[in-house]
Amino acid sequence: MTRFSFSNSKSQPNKEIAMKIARYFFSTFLSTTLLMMSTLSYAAGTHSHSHGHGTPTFEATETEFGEYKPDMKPTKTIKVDLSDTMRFSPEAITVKVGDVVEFTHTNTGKLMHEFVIGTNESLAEHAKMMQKFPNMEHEEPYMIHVEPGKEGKMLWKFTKEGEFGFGCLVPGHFEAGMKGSIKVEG
Ligand SMILES: [Cu+2]
Repeated sequence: MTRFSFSNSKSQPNKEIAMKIARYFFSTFLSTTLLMMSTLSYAAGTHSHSHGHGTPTFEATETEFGEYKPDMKPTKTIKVDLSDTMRFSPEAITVKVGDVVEFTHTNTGKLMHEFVIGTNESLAEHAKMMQKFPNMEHEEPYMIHVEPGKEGKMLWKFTKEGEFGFGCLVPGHFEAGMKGSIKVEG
């Protein structure tokens, strides 16, 4: 009986230490994994480089909401303002199938904002991912980060008729209402 209570009281702190070690390794493992994930996704992203006039070029990309080709030329220009009120202006955009749109963005706020085109599903999913992994970075032709007070430019061709969207995926912004709609008419 005495022996039992003795060994029991002794094993308690050991258990605690073991738990601490396990927790330490788990958190180290987790942060290493996250770091690797963000590095990987960054490395796997399209390599962008500026071409003098400031519009970055990417490798050809095809999605369910349109496409990008490095040699395509704009047929239409749309100006979008991004602000700290968590709103885009305009909030609704209408284009035609085949339009190659040059978006020019102005971030009028003091926070970083993004303009990301997608399907409503892909945007909502992506926003959720950004909440979980806020440091995840990637570069795609259908997304742009616009620093406070700065401007951005992006080329995107709408190839499919339907209702699509755009949003800011800085963690929390999409959820706060920083999103808009793109109607692509046939
Ligand atoms: Cu934003």
